[in-house]
Amino acid sequence: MIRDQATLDALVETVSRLVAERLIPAEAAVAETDEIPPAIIAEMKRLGLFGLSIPEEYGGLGVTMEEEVNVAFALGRAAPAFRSLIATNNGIGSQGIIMDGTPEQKAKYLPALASGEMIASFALTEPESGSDAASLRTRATRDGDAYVLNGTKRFITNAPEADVFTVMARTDAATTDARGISAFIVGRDTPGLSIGKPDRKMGQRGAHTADVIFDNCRVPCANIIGGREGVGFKTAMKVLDKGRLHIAAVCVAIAERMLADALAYALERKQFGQPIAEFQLIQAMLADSKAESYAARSMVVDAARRRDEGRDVGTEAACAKLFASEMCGRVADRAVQIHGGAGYVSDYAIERLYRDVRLFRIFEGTSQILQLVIGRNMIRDARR
Ligand code: COS
Repeated sequence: MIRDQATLDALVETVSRLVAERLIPAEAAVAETDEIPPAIIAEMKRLGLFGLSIPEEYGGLGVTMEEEVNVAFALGRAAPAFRSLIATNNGIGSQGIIMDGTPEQKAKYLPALASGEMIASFALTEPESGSDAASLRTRATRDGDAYVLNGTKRFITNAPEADVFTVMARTDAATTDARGISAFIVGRDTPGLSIGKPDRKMGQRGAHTADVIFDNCRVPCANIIGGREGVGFKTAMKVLDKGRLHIAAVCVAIAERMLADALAYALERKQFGQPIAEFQLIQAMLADSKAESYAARSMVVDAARRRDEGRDVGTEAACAKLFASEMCGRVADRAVQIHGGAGYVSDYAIERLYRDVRLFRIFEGTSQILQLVIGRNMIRDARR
């Protein structure tokens, strides 16, 4: 649903200008230094990007899902590290509070997240629990008016920057599955919480992940999301359904960018006396990439519209993320191929983007987990 087309067009235009004039020119330096310049962070705050999908009553822009994917189609053309910076505040870091938080929790955290004054992070994955998220072992033991958290979370996006974490932990020690899991809001300065060294990743330099360690970390009972034990896994899954749709939109955006770069290179590069774009085998790679990215874009918009209609889009979000991330990998590979030797050296962005986009097939649900989700949902629906 688009509430007002002119307002959305203005926002997308502003973001596109930011991408073209500030973000893409800064990409190489961000990759080199592993840091996003403070002036760019300030500009992203000024534009309201940290609060894109946080409701207006809490100071955000309150975009609908269809509006959000349109903004992601624009923002996602820049290197993924820029999107990652605002991603957790809009997505997995804040959505648990937005969807299931108490009015007090929303009032306390959402305004600071919307302005970017506070960074939120989502802590689900652990050393022994990734795709099998429900087997997580971090414990939250009730002790008077607090829960005591013990455990380690792994690969946590924006952990080095975060001021607050939404943490999934097991409150019912008698369980080993989804039923005993609760979600907590944990401030970074809580005694017993520490952050590991930033991970050395294959790509997406400028976006940081690290372990988050809880060692007898006392969290007030008031910080359990929704005020209720045992529903944290469902909160996490709902958050991921929305997140997967956003990631699918980002995959479309960066695929379109890589394809545009490949086309520009193919028009400029001459071999056998003519631009390589004139060769049909190059055209085949361009055409397949165009068709597949267009298909992914259409899926994302359709799923976003369905979500805005209030429908359950668990299946569609998984389909969109599965197809768009796999498509993005194929487009990245073809774009390197079209660039030839120039695609393998770092003078062109494609060498870096090829590494950056590899993550999309892994995080917020691997392609294999998404296949399982889709298949299970199909069987469930058929049996209804
Ligand atoms: N929305 C709401 N509730 C959901 C849900 C969703 N999308 N998916 C599952 N649930 C509910 C189920 O209905 C079930 O509740 P009931 O017992 O009341 O019926 C409960 O959650 C447990 O679900 P399920 O039995 O399907 O859990 P499983 O342990 O079998 O695991 C998968 C489900 C594998 C799908 C889940 O662990 C998963 O998505 N893993 C990937 C995790 C991930 O994406 N990690 C990335 C980390 S963030 S970068």
